[in-house]
Amino acid sequence: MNEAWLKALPKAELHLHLEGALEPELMFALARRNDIELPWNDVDALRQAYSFNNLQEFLDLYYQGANVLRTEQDFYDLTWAYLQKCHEQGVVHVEPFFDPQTHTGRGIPFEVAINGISAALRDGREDLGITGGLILAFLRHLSEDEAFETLEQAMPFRDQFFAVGLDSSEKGHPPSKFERVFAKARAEGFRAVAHAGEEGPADYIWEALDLLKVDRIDHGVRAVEDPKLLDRLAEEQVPLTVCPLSNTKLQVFPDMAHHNILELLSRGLNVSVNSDDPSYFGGYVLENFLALRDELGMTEEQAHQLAKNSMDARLV
Ligand code: ES4
Ligand code: ZN
Repeated sequence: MNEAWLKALPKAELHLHLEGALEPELMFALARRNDIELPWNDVDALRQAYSFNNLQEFLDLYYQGANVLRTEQDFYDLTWAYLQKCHEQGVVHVEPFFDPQTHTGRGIPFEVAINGISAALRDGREDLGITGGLILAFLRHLSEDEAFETLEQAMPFRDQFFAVGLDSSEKGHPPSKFERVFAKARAEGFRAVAHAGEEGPADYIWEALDLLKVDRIDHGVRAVEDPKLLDRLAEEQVPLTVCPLSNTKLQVFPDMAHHNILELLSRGLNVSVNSDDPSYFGGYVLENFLALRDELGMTEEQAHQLAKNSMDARLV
């Protein structure tokens, strides 16, 4: 199967952190525009720093990079650049995460970020035909009280979000820590998703399902360690938004040849292909498909099913 065939498959991206789509070139351009000093001399030096042993090493850089985002225009430019990539790659529907606390925590008002992002999503819909909606993600290394506060701040922009999510450092921050704030969000009509089983154990996937009552699991690859859980995920067709390049860059798997996405697919689970933080992990959705083809022997039939799964797992 060639690249053009993969591009032409209609695909949805269901696991993308907008802040992770910040390309080094844009980071430097925004630093210049906002008169911010970066600790790297140039784009090449920054790219050199993209070598991670685990999730936390990546997150430290990701939060540092997000510091260049200051104005509505910055958030617009970031989101618009991502949508143009989607358009080039045949991604026709997007459900990105936005982490408000990454910005409010350093004094950027909620409305500055959301106004810029929403304007770009609207233009993406009108000019590029890309459908979708935004997920409000809570940072799990912070407290549940802070998540409640973030949900409160989002209420004036209630119609800009269709779901809540849970991301950042997984180990030591189980879904149970956020049971009450997810219940409140669901009572307000939000759908729910959560990162679980990326670095954390299969137990966290059970908790996300039973305590947070999520509609999808983000990552979920450690479900293979628990046969009962695999049965349930297949039986209930709970979507897993898998991110192959992310998992190899963060050493969840030693290399792509050891990734389990095709095994999960063959067991009848709804797994899809997503980029997570494309600027940091070496590619967007299409590059993830190409890596599966080249390094895992993905067939045309499997690629077709993975793309279909992404469209079937849309929540808006
Ligand atoms: C993330 Cl790869 C990953 N995992 C958890 N939280 C995140 N936030 C941004 N990227
Ligand atoms: Zn993620």
